[in-house]
Amino acid sequence: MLPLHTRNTPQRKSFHSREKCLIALVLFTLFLLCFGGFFLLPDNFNSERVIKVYKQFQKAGPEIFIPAPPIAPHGLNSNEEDPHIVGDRAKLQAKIKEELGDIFDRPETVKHGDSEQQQPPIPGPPVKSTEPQEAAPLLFKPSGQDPDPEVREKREKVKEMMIHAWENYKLYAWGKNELRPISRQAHSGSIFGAYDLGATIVDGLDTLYIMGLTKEFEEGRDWIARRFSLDNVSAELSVFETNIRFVGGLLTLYAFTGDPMFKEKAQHVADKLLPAFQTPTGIPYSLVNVKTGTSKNYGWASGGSSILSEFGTLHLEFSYLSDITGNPLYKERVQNIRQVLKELDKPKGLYPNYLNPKTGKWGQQHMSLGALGDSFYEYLLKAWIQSGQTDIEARELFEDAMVAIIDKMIRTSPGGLTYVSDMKFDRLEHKMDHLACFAGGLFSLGAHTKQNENSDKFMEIGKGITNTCHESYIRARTHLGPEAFRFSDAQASEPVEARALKSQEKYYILRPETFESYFVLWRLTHDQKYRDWGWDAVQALEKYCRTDHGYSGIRNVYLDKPQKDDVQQSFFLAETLKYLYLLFSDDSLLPLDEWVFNTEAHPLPIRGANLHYRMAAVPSSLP
Ligand code: DMJ
Repeated sequence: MLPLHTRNTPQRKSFHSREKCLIALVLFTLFLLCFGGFFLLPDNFNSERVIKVYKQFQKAGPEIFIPAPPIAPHGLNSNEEDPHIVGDRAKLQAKIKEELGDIFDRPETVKHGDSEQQQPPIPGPPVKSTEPQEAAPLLFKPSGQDPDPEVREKREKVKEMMIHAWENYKLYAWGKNELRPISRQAHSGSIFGAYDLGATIVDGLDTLYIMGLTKEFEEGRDWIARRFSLDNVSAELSVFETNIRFVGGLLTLYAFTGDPMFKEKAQHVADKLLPAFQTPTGIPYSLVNVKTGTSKNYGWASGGSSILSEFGTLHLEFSYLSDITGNPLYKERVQNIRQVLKELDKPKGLYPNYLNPKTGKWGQQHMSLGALGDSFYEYLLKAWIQSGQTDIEARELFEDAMVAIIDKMIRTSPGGLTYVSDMKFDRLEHKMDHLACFAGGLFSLGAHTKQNENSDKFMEIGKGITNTCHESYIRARTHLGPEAFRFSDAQASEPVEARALKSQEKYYILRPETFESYFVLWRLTHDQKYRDWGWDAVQALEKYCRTDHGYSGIRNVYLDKPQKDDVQQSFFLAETLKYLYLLFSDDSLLPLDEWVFNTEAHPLPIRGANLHYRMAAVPSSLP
């Protein structure tokens, strides 16, 4: 029923058009007031952030109304702001930051200049000074600029080489393992299998960090955080290569930044390698399928043997991993390898390159400080250094092994060059691998770190081997050293000294070992010749290995126009360029009494001597 006063009044069916307009305007305004905010706010402001901002405004109270810059009061020129206003703004900004985190921070961009001042500190997880060390990571700050401008320029040149190698990898092979700089595509296959493991990223990232290449470092870090995993990889990987490049690289990144992501990834990779240790002796196999855990040795390796330089080059990474995770398992695995080796008879005090993981017996009696043996000896010395010189057993094993090698395998050529030959069943093969050129640095470091009856000899040999490797470089047309070089005895009709003879010995694949020895000897002696030799090598790399799209190995170091092999090895970024960069840095960058380099040039902190060691709050039970 209708109200009385309307009963006799005729009903109006519609509004006048002016009334209609007025109503529409009112409705539209109401709609705008209610829903306009949703359309006007930026896309990335989710409702939680909107609420946070709203709450912040509530809290800020009257401070939110910051006055506009005033007309300059007395005593201030027109460019200066009233300190009270500046103070208010700072206070407000600090409050907003505290509430919202760093959502207002803009990412920094980096210019590639030559001064350290231009390098912003490498970003990492937020540091809060009130928290304990494990939770408040101390960032490693790369420095090391030499006072001499000429040296600084050389260091900048090496940095530019790194940028060239990295940018082209990024452009043509990002996320793949390595770059083919001439064909401008990914280099797959070889030791990493066909999977995209980003080997160049993981291997090269600490070099970018050391060089202060912040933007590039962040790109790599981001890729590792989001993409790097072995979970769905059904490939057989080399336990040794995966350890030295991936576990080693990630551990260094953790030591530098304290970013737990790197530690977790390192542990993830190491865990995938563990099935390889399930052998009757605990000596690991060479290859492991990281999906199934099935492990095996190379068919060519002396009756199913494991290889000395492979199972003997796990100690630094696995020990350190135990210390930063608090899980003793990794250290137990490598301690067991040590124990097996310690108990075995060594023919003439030497370690053969092959050991059967099932029987625990040596395979063929081949000994070498080059391929198949090399980094086993390196890790004996470095395990002792890494432990803060407490792992006495490692030092003793090192001394004994090197004394036997000096006696049985090191010789001097008729021309006076010191070299280390291979030994096969009691016979010396007067050939030295490029790989063995790291031994110049190794002997010298051994001498420098402990004074005893061997130290003078060790230093003399260290210098001698480094000199020989340099000779192998400068006797080549390209001034780059061959993969292996030979020596003949005085009676030979055509005497040979530090020179490759076979075609498969004449290539240079961007290897680092000679530069590693230049770097170590430079640090220990400050003899200018090591920097000069390094600079000569930089020029040779630029002339013969640089291409428009990265760096390539060459097939014959003795030719004026050598063919390129079209591979930019990941160790070129991890090792070769890092050692050259360090050679032209001053001693404050990665001092040798605080850092020890793994065999892939990834620096690991020395226990008790380096705050970046980052020992887990609950230490592993092993010392
Ligand atoms: C690197 O992967 C390591 O230095 C390893 O110990 C030997 N070979 C290469 C570089 O030549």
